[in-house]
Amino acid sequence: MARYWNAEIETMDIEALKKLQGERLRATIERVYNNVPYYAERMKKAGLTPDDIRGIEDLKKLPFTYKEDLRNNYPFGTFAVPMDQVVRVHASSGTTGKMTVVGYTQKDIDTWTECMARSLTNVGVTNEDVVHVAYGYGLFTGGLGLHYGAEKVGAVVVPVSGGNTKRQVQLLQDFKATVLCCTPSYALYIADEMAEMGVKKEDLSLRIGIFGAEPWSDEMRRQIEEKLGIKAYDIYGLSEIIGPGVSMDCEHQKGLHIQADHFIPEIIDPETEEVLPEGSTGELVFTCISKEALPLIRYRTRDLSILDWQKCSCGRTSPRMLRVTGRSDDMLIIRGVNVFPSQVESVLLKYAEVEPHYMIVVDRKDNLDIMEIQIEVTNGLFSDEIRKLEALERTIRDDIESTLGIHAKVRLVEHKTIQRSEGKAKRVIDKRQLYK
Ligand code: DLL
Repeated sequence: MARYWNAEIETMDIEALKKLQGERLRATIERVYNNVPYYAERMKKAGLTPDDIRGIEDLKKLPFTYKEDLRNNYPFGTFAVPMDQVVRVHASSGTTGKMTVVGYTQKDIDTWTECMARSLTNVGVTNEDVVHVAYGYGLFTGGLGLHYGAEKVGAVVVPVSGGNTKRQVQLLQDFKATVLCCTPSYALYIADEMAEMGVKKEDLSLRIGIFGAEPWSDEMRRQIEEKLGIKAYDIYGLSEIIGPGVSMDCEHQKGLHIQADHFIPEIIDPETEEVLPEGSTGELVFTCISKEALPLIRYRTRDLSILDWQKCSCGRTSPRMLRVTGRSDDMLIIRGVNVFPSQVESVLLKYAEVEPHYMIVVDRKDNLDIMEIQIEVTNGLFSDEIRKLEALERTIRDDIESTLGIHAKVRLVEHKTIQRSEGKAKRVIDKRQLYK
């Protein structure tokens, strides 16, 4: 039997949920119109007043919010409450420009904690668990988000933060952690380190992993589950909306349940900005309907996913989003073909000889884009015959070509050549951007 943290909300009749969303949306619009000059201006420009928003059916009338808007109002210009009501800030740095700063009132922290407690309960975390939090603590929302949620469900929290991987392994062993929280790439790094230290999965007490903050594939899920002897669950979130816990897998691993009484999801076409019907792949857009300090309206996440409103076998009625397959701005265009790093990953991880560590290097020669995929092979493979390695390179190259429709150079590299990450992994080096 599935366990719920908040059964009333999580199994709520869908029509009642939509009504609740509508009421909260109306109240939020009223508040931002009156308190955030930036939103009032946007709405006036679109010819809207709060009276035009009566329920969720009017959501699509509202203008979108972009990351750029937060940067332009750096640091606190989009906050909807005076600073004496703000109790916490977090920030995330993108690849370019200023940090994106987000704020929380005490009620926002409580909402976030509730979302995290529900998420952890989705996958069976209880007060019997020892939760090892290896997400970074600090301006990044990962560490503290998981921390508050795990404390709320009554688990023992081990706030290790990232880094010092040998010590992580030691602590996992000594404190008998049952739940590991970190990025999926760091989970693999920990598994590597264990192998090097001679620690076997049976030496640990882990049963669950809660992995997110970066895209990963089902193939990677299988590898992590195998290497660590656990069930690996996907958790999604972004600082602008609240942090981790916007959505999370349940035990069925069939999509991530969105906390839709707090965040209304939409899927849009990233080019035309049109709302797409259920089941279409597109960009996720969220509207915060209970936040006080930073209630973003129709925030363009750039994350690509699919929404599913069917009731899940776990009994939850909340809409689910399928695993994020990439970002609309992570898409590489190589000789006119759209390529997502996740598609490359799905091909690579089919091969047992290959490790889940790779780097896509894109360059331009004689006005032609070229893509090289550097892939680590399993330990010891390099001592094999060169012919075998060449054959593997060819097989992967052909597979990439037939799956993605583009030619890529495949270069197998020795174990531990590709730099490991303790947080979000870097998978692409696009040298073309250097020439712009
Ligand atoms: O990464 C929050 C988080 C922390 C989520 C810990 C899960 C676990 P930001 O640093 O603001 O917040 O980055 C948000 O990371 O827009 C996605 O592109 C990506 N992302 C987050 N979770 C997932 C996931 C945190 N499960 C950005 N799958 C988002 C794919 C993810 N991408």
